[in-house]
Amino acid sequence: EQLKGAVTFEHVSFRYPGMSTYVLKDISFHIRPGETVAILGSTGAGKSSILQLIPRLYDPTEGAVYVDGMNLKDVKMDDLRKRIGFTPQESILFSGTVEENLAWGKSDATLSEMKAAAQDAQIHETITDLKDGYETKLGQKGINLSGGQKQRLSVARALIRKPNILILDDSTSALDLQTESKVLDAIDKYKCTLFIVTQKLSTAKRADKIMLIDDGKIIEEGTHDQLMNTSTLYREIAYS
Ligand code: DCP
Repeated sequence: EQLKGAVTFEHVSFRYPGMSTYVLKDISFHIRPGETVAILGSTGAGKSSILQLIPRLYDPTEGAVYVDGMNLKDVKMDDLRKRIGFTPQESILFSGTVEENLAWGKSDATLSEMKAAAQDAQIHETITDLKDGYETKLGQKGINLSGGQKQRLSVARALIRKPNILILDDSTSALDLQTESKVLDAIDKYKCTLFIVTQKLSTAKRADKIMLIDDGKIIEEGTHDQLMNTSTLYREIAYS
């Protein structure tokens, strides 16, 4: 039962454990395998909350999430972990070598797999320029990377697993337009379903579907061209 990457939300409402207010309110959508979804919305709208439900960091309070028609609750955690690449908003790197950080979660990754993923994430050259290349230590007793470098390293780490579903939660925000576009071109080759939180119009433009999120709801959805025609709000974002 190989996952292909279709993702369905069916009437999903969600509140964080112990909280009384719903941060997601009756969210439904269907994404086909291989589609790119750009998620836009102001801070606190619920973008990360939606995405966290896909790798089951949380379960919906009401409704259900399906991957390839299977309720996530019936999918083995191990299968999910192998098939879903998730880069959280704050890249999580630990004190260890670049190589160790890249292989985190996939300890059998070979150096050539790491290099290929790093090339796709546009971080390979930065790594080879470091004192000890892939063996350079990061963190407290090692070298500090810039925000954009950390983001690219996290993307590389996610790509190593060749995920069917890749979730980039604002993980390209520190990249310039050109670098982001190179990363996205490389991700296209993986043919995975891609969810990307972004503020960049250039990224929204290339998406098969854009979702505008506000106050825990999808308030608009469509392609860039469709939304330019139908959505005043989207046009405001596009021209801002
Ligand atoms: N929230 C919460 N507990 C958490 C995380 C979030 O109560 N552990 C709340 C804060 C917001 C709402 O949930 O009111 C939605 O938060 P999200 O992080 O999902 O919102 P965004 O991802 O859209 O915001 P940002 O762009 O700032 O990341």
